[in-house]
Amino acid sequence: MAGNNHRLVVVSNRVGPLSDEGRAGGLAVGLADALRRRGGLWFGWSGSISDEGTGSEIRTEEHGSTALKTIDMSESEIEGFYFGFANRSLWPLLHYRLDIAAFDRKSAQVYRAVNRRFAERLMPLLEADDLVWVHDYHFFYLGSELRREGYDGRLGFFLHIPFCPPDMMAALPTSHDLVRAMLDYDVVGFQTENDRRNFVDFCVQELDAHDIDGDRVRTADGRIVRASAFPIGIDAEGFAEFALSDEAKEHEAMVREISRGRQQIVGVDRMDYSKGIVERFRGFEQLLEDYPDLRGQTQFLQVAPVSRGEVEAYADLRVELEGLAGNINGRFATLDWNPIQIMVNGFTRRALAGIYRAAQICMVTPLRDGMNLVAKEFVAAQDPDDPGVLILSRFAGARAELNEALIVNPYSPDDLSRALHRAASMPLEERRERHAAMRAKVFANTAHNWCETFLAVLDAPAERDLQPRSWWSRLRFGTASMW
Ligand code: GDG
Repeated sequence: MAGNNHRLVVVSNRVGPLSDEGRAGGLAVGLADALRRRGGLWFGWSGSISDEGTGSEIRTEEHGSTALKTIDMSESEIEGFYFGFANRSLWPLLHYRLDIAAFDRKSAQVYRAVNRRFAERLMPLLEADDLVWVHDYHFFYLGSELRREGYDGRLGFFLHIPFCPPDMMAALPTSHDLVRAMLDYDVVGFQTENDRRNFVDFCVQELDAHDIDGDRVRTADGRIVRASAFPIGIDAEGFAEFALSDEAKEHEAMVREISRGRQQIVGVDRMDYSKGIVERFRGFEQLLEDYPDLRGQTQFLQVAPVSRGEVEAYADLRVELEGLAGNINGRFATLDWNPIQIMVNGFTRRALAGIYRAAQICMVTPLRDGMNLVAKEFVAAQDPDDPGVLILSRFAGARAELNEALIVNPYSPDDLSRALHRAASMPLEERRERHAAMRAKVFANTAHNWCETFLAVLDAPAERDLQPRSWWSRLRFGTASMW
């Protein structure tokens, strides 16, 4: 492949793991794989808080031809950058939750300063022909800060979460600055066409850019930026193997023993309001109301490891979910049956694969999600001869690929209840057909392919090199006499 000799430099908030001890998710697997093959550098936060913060010494871990390099953050940097702007402003906004997004100038400033600090610390580690690939909503400004530092090499950005419609984005007080900074990357990647379109619409409506051919944007000052959808995948083979491991089998057997022949429904999500867990519980309650014959015949296990507990909306969610599960159990439980079980402690990935495999139904019903890897993991973990049914939100990025799932509106308890009922009685033949179609896609668009597709585009000769900035600038500003 062209350009395989360029060193890959990945930047993301958390780095690693490079070796898969059953902990890595889709993102880490895809990137670790590319880093191992090309050699390179993975730069990010160490996970530690220190007084020196982003000024701390760089920590290095070498793994063959790949180095993990990390710096700390200070208490105030973490508060303003991570809990503040990233998770109180950007996360809700980009997930269409303007109602709970909080904007304050201080954390916006800290976010930007942390992006600058990361760029300053990374700059001396870069070489001219590196491929620099920046990840996610923590680092919108990192590319433009690297440009400011004088970096002129290839810069790519991938947004793992949705990009909201332009009118909503415009509510962010610094939206113009932030999206303009995205245009300093050569390639900007999104999970779906929908996200890409929202981004391009913002650039056109708010920043006087032009949509050239559906895949590129010409900025007001004449630069060409590639903006495309690159849907992320999982390591499907690896996950299917996990599902057959001893640890998985142990967990599969445990779940089957507890369910004692009842239909087992599972949900697996970081505990996050975007995942629609509250609405899912309501849908399950509706099922028990609508179909009394299913009482005692079905049960629901929700795995929801706690995340970002320091942000109020997340702490409130835990209280709400535990209360709701308690109410439903209180309302319907019998001596030998508890309808809902919620587990806030995580499992290893092998154990998780076994839990998926023991389930007859998996509910992936986010209110909004960039992709949702759980949907793909569930498909990969199933026994193709007797697969479970996937219920998938129309608002998950994964819906664009997995349309053989039962597609639901997660806001409608009636819709969820109907889908659950249909899943519970779906004939084997239909389950197999739907699963085979989804499995083929999950095994075709893997984490590895996602990574290589993005890097091939980032590696291609840049439009900005073919049509230098000055050409467009002269045209735009009407100085044709200079030709
Ligand atoms: C962001 C975007 C996009 C869950 N519980 C346990 C556990 N998990 C793992 C799942 C899955 C991962 O966490 C969650 O991935 P998702 O894709 O569902 O969601 P986010 O964390 O919000 O990820 C998302 C993704 O980035 C990638 O681009 O798809 O849309 O929001 O892999 O299995 N893992 C373990 N124990 C658990 O209890 N080990």
